[in-house]
Amino acid sequence: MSIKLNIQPEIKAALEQGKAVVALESTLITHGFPFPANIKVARDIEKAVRDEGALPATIAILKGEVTVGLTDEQLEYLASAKNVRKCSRRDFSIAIARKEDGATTVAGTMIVAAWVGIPVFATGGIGGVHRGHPFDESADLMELTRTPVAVVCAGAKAILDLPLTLEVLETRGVPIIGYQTDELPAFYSRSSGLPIDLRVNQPHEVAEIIYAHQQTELTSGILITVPVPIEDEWPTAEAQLVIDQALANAEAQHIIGKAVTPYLLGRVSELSGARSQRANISLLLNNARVAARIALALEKMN
Ligand code: PSU
Ligand code: MN
Repeated sequence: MSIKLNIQPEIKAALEQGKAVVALESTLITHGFPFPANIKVARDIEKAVRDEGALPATIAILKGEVTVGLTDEQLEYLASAKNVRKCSRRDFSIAIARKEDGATTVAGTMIVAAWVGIPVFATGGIGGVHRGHPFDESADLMELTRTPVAVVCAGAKAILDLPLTLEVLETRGVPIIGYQTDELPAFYSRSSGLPIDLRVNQPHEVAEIIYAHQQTELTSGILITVPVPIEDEWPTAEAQLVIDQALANAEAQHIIGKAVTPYLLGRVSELSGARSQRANISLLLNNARVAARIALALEKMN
């Protein structure tokens, strides 16, 4: 690969020394939360990683340059910029050639993390199969089949069809680990009733699985699913009523393609009086902490 990657010096040094680094995505900043709440969320996630002793590497495309590790000014710029392209696999070449600003999705962030050798990535919830639209499948699921990065998340977003999403991940060969849980978390709430492949309770157990995965040279990613902290959980029954309403609104307004997920998250937040945001922020910070502990355990093994 011969495009120029802009890696922040502190992160470059850490990667060369095999130190713990956690990749972070940027679509949740530009499309997941409104300004200016998004800046605070982005900073707090980075701080959560640092407080655990690892280095955060937020990934984005700035004026066509793939950037690993944003300065605080760059973070603020991205959070308030207009017309940021939501970048999944298919968007990279366009954003780079056109010197655009781009926010990387889970898929986009996995791609860059693999390029620079960051094995652990923290986010909120991955994309998946949309309800009532089984052919609308997030590019995140495809990326999880082809890019070996461990994604720490609270499962797939609750606006999705979780049983179908799980089926697709199974078919595509993506191991699903439950971190201190026996079932797949449902993003805003802790349980979905759906099974996972293995429950683990400690960061080093996850690190051992990531290490084994690296040895096998299997190409798939790994999902590490972590339930939202209990005190901020938005109970499933309550959340589903709001999600159903938001889904009906999206249908009525003919929202399609990459606009669907940002629309639904925004609408759920409006309808819930920010109840959903509380859970979303809480799970993001928690996932960042867990990812940092896993990255540190991996650093010890290497
Ligand atoms: N997690 C959050 N908020 C978000 C996202 C994840 O808490 O906004 C983003 C991720 O970047 C994910 C994207 O990749 O939503 C999914 O979009 P789509 O369904 O269009 O693939
Ligand atoms: Mn889609």
